[in-house]
Amino acid sequence: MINYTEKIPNNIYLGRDRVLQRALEHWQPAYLSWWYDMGPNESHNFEVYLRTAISVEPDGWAQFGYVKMPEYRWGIFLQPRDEKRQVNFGTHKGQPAWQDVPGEYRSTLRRIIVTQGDTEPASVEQQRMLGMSCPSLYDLRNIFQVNVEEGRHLWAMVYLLHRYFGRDGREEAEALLARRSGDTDNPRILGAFNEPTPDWLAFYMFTFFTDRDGKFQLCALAESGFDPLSRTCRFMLTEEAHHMFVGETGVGRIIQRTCEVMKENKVDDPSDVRALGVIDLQTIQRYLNFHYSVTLDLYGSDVSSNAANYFTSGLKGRFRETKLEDDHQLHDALYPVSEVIGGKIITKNVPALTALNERLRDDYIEEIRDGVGRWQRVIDQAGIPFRLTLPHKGFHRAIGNFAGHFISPEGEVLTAEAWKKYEFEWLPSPEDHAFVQSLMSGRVAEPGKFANWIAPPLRGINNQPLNFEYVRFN
Ligand code: BYC
Repeated sequence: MINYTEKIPNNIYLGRDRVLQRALEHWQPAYLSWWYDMGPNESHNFEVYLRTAISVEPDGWAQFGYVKMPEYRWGIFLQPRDEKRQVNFGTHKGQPAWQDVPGEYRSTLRRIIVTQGDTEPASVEQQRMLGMSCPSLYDLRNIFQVNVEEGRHLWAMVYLLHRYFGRDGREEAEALLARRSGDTDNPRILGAFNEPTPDWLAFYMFTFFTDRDGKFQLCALAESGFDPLSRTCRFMLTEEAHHMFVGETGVGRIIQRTCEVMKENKVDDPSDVRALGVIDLQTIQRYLNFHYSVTLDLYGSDVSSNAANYFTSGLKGRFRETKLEDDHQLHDALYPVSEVIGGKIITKNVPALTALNERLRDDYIEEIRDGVGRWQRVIDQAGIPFRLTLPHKGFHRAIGNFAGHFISPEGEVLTAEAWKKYEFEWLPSPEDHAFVQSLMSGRVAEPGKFANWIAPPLRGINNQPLNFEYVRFN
């Protein structure tokens, strides 16, 4: 069970480690000050119907109730230790899982933890204005739930930094509160976390595409031979599922509403669709293209010696590592990777050990494809002849083998000029952003009411009705 009587809720007997407890109690006010500055805008007095974990078991999410967000019980929750757990891959395969940081991997491990930790507050910063234009109380409550849990994911990484990395760890924990999404001088570490999330379509796309990168990266880190990292990631994954649900159903509900309006009014031209106050499917496709391509970059270079080192040292595994049937060392294995040579996309086999980023990206793409297929079904059921497609893997990429090339969504290699000509057929234009913004000028705050551009969800949160007062504004 999680102990909520302490200042910092935890299931790690924090009270027995006075030094750590003091260090974290010192960091806590800095965190809260960051939340007041960079958390959801003007929300500090709202009472929000949030879930709070009471235990780390899969059914430990039983507790729902009204909480003012600055009073949310952020804390440190790890999955229980399995005494028999081993390092399951790399050169240390078969050794007992590490309970302490192996000296030779200290800086590499710290870097992975910092990179993971940096994304969490970044996403809260990216989303901080969206509460001002929510399409319903239900959606407002969901974004706030996502935000407080991203805050807790930051706590998870900060715990590891404080507990296992001494003074460097404390400094990194402070730096996590100092960087800012999109800041020119002190930006967040990874590209996608410096992009704005200007509207709710972008938010749902982000939680569908980018939070799912979170899932796959956390799954790879949950395989780590460094047991405390594995245990903390396992619990974070239970929180992540809801975020992807918000994204998938959010985009699905926007598509559903657009299709309803198109059918009722027998229109299919995008400008006629827009005139009826819903988002045309073409714009939805452009948003999809943007968020998908920017998120693919988050997996890093296709061929990466960093990734090979992480694996060989036992720090970061593959997706579902222990379920894979091979040597878990990748001595002779090969993996296909694409690159652009002489104006053509060529696929060739490289040592699988160096292609681990690409492999994780491919695992991710498979799951994305299924989700996009479910959105397509909404369109098909409405009888509208429109196909949502995933662009080619090389489209609009800034990291890896495709960076610096101009690839169309269909996978043709183009010149910069040719690509530029079509840019805003493929990616959201300033006009698209302005149109989507124009639909979201204010907050829909009456219980049970939904903005015109989105369908209501099938059911409420925790079996509450749709007209439940999910947020009280006070
Ligand atoms: N932007 O060998 P390379 C989440 C850098 S999301 C900017 O290609 P590597 C969440 C790289 O750092 C999950 N820079 O890559 C979602 C390196 O820099 P140095 C977050 C980039 O190291 C929603 C250089 O390029 N977790 O949780 O194999 C809401 C060459 O490196 C980018 C993790 O990412 C980029 N996109 O792999 C909230 C897990 N990509 O060394 C939360 C931890 C690469 O030259 N991170 N670079 O200075 C990692 O495992 C690895 O750092 C990466 C990159 C997979 C990200």
